[in-house]
Amino acid sequence: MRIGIVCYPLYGGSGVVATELGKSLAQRGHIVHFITYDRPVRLEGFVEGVFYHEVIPSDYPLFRFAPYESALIGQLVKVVQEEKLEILHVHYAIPHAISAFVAQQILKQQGIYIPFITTLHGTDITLVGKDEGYAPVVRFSLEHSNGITAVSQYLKQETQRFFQLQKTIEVIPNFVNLHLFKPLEQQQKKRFFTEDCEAVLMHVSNFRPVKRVGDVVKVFAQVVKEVSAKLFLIGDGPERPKVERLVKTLGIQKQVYFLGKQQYLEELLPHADVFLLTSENESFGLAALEAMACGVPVVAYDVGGLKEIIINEKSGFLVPFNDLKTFVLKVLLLLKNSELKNRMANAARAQAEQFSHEKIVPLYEQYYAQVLKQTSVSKSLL
Ligand code: GMT
Repeated sequence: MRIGIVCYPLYGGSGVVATELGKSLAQRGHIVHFITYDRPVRLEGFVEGVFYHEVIPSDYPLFRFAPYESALIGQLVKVVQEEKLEILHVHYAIPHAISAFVAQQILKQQGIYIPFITTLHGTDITLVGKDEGYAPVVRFSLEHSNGITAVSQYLKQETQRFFQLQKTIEVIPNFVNLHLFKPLEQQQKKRFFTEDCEAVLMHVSNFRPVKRVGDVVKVFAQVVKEVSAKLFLIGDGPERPKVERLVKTLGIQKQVYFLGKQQYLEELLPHADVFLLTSENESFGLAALEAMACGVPVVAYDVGGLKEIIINEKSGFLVPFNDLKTFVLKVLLLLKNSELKNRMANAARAQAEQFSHEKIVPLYEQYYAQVLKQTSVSKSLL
């Protein structure tokens, strides 16, 4: 198939999933064209079968905001025509779904019919999608998508609850490359900046308010009173200055490292003893899945779709939202009991194996084929 993928080219989960999907599809013989405003971060080097088209909104003194959607639509029309794309797959509804819809209408005028699939990732429904300024556009663009997928059952239900769509939503969970994200033997584990005996705790996020990174720091401040440990905070975003201030206020600067944005998480995650996730909502939790693939047990709040990947008490711990005391207890339980930690580490890896790219990417291929078939049936009825 000749597939166009639209996504945010950033470190965030939706961009990572879209990029890894595009690379896997290309490895399976498809031709994939990424259309976005920057080269996706996980698209490093030359990948056979993968092409990248930059969207450059031209500036003009009249514009307070350069019109990205218009530039994206123009580029979609051009790439579909020139590269003879058969299907578009847009990741994160806003503003990609409405842009694909308009491109579809423009191309229809020229006798080209291009179906598009929208994959919902999380805040495009649970947060921004519910904004009353965006909601009518999201609803319309989903109603007009040729196919919709959501990354978890939770997100599917949440979308149906809020938008009451007349359409079915297919759940295709996120996936991980188990050959890249894999556990290390204990003796291979590096104790970055730490003494041998110190435990390593990690958190990865885009430091947005929904991630509540302050809670990670508060949990760590309690943990470190009982166990010698270091905390590695990976990623960057708007909350970072606040989190840095909190670390200073709690007097734990010497035990907390801010590593900033990191491209190769598979080089860091296997060195962790426990991964902490304190999001107030998480439609899937790709970072948690990547940690689990590396054999790292996750302690997280029991929110959103996390229970679809973490089996409480088996492959990690799910703690009631906002219950910092229980959160601390669960982390300490793991750090003080190596037999339990190892058992959970193995269970975490086994659970992650359910989400391998070998298992999940074909589900997208099948869905593309289904949508193409339905579209050709409805085209022939016209
Ligand atoms: O919705 C977001 O916050 C953005 C998005 C991203 O680009 O990072 O994250 C969402 O999509 C990921 C990939 O599908 C999921 O693993 C994350 O759980 C989800 N984030 C939230 O629901 C907060």
